[in-house]
Amino acid sequence: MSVLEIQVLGSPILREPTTPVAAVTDDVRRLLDDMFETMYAANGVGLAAPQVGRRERLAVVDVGTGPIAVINPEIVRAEGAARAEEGCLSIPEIYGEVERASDVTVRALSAEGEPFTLEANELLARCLQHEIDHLHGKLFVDYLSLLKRRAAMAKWEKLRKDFPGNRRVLSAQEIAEHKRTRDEEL
Ligand code: K1U
Ligand code: ZN
Repeated sequence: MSVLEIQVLGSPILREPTTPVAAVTDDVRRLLDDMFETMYAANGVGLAAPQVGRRERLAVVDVGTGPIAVINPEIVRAEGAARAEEGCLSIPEIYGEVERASDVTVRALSAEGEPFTLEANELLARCLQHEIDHLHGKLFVDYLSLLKRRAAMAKWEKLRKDFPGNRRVLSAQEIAEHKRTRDEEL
């Protein structure tokens, strides 16, 4: 398994739609494994394929209840509303409050290629909506008010020089630090 580079805001792939996965092959499973490794290394709770420069419609999440891979995910029910702060591994150090459905049902294929349905609320519901947005080229900053979005973009303009080529390469130190934190939590 490998920790992959993360594409950051400015990388065109983050704004492009993904392509449905036609067959869940060993290559797809290898990509999912690498994405889990990258998500844990970056201390995230989710990661979508475009964030690692890939066009497959798939994502991984783990909000502390165990790893979940979703292939060709679709939201088939969205109810209620909840507002909470979000960040994004592709826009480091930028945060903002986003209103989303509080409860969702997601249909997807598993890493074994089996269809399954997931009922989610709280952080899992938010995370799934955030990841599925990524698969459609949408980012959490798109939901911010004009004023808040302008402020976030002004901050990002100062930060983006730390990510040449719009790529975030996790350092060995970051990876080790996040692994230590995760091991302590388990
Ligand atoms: O896709 C991503 O950029 C990952 C992102 C997903 C996310 C889910 C829900 C709310 C916000 C963002 C993150 O993992 S952000 C970092 C994070 O670890 C975190 C966010 C919210 C609550 C707890 C942790
Ligand atoms: Zn994100």
